Amino acid sequence: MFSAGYSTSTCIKNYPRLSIMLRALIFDVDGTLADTESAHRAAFNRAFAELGSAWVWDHATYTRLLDVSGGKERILHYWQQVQPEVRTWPLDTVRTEIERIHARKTVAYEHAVRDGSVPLRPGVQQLIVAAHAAGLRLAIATTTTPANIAALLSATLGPDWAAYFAVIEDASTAPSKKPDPQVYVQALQRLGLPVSDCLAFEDSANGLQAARQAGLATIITPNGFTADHDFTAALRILPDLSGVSLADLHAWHARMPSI
Ligand code: XBP
Ligand code: MG
Repeated sequence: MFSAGYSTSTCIKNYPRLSIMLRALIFDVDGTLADTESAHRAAFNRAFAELGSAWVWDHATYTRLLDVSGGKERILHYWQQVQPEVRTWPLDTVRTEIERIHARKTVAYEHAVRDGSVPLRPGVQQLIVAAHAAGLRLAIATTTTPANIAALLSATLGPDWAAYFAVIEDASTAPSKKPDPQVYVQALQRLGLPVSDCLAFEDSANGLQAARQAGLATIITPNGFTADHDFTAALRILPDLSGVSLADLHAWHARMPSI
């Protein structure tokens, strides 16, 4: 659906140990910074109802659909499942309708999170503030939209939330969605650091695969939607980031396997 348009040949498959410096943290958003997927699911269902569709995504359906990253891609995948003939329709017609549904969904999601009703997961704010104060560079690598990132983080980190992040890669800059590594490859290119000096934080198998494909050591904090995913390739799997200090991250990073 999208051309790669970037080289992944520079991605190193193992956890490279080219230096002993931890200099950047790269965070996924949905499911990692905050448990947002229930709010996303409610926003999809609100959009369907407002547009007169009979579609309703219950928890079990949405858990399965989360295997498809990207809200627009998820709508197309579901539509093709419930109405296979849509595959024969003109692509522009389908895309226009998906854009219409997704725009309505994004408004519903922003409305749902902008009052702070979806908090950051335990330990996230403390780690972001401490890492930023210690001079580590922070980045975001997500498949969601800039509007969703801003709505969530302005409500939780405050109006100046963007000041914490040196790099933000999202659906608007990286159209190839996870597990494609594009969002992480581009974040690394913009950080301008060796991949060995960075750690990624993810919540899902798609996200872990994307980060690993970009050569990143990855810390996983699963959630209710991803608890049964395969996280074998993770550097560490934690229930959440509560109590995780910069010293912990430096220690885990220092013990990463050498090349
Ligand atoms: C998770 C996703 C997103 C959200 C919905 O993103 O796959 O698609 O589920 O947001 P992340 P959109 O990479 O942060 O885990 O509808 O804006 O796609
Ligand atoms: Mg995620």
